[in-house]
Amino acid sequence: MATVGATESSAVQSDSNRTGRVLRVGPLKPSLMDTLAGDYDALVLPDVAERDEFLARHGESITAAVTSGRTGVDATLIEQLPNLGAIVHFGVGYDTTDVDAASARGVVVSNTPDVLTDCVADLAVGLVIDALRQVSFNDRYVRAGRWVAEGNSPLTSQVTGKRVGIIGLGRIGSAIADRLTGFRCSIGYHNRNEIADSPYTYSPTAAGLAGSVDILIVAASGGSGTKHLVDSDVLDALGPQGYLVNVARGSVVDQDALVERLADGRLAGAGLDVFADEPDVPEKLLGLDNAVLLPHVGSGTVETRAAMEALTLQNLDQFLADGTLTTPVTR
Ligand code: 8YV
Repeated sequence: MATVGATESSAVQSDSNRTGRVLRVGPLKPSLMDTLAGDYDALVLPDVAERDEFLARHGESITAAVTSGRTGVDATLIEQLPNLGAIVHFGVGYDTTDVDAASARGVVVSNTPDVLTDCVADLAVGLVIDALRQVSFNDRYVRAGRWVAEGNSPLTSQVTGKRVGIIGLGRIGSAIADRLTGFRCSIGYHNRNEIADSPYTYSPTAAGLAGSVDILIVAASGGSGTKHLVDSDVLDALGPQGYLVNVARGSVVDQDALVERLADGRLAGAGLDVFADEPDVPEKLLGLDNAVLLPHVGSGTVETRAAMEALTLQNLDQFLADGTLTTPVTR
């Protein structure tokens, strides 16, 4: 099969790129894995030890890869699949895929935006409420018999009316802002560029935003451009009365700096759905009552995961039918 040359990311692929095999890269939702195996006869990328033999045998036949932000398709794998035409992601984040390497080869890339926005935003608000009102801590307090033994638990911090800063005012960041406006919170944001006509206050730097709010919420995409955007300076600007919530990617926050500050009181608390090295969470963080820790479940509802699955398959089907994607990633 011929390799297509570099094209726009949503451009139509040549027929030869659509007639080959589908490859699953990494674990996915079980029903999606079943569908890929049953309806598409998809191959599954093996562990590194068996990969060379597998790729020597099947590499040339593979024209579409289906993956998620958890695994992705790196530049090496793209190079090893000479007839790859599309990388289809289950999930909105695609920071583990080398989109530049894909674009250079004319490989189109899709994700599943919009369908998970509400659920991730709902969970961000849940983490804000939990971190400030100590819902999880108080649940543990009751179960451990501490209410009986020690009396009332310590007072917490009110959510309504707080100053909120959002790092990454995209689809999810905007949905979080909408919700917290209902709590009469003032909203500021930091993006690479100011958004024309936004009703919210723009800060050109993350530290500037952190210094002007009570709650800093991370909703920015992961990847090299945002790595440790929330560093020790930003966390110090947020300060001992400040709370950090992260529903985006662990890589955006300097996790070591965060844990130190939560442990010694330089930050009031945190609500975290994502971590630097999932599923590992630092031992020290596990022992902190001022941190709410979730196992990356922002989009994890029956409804949203079904919608993500349907959109993933729609992208795959569309690519296989005409070489285009329903929701291509644009840069
Ligand atoms: C995961 C997410 O992708 O969409 C994203 O970027 O982080 C989540 O929805 C999902 O868990 C699939 O791995």
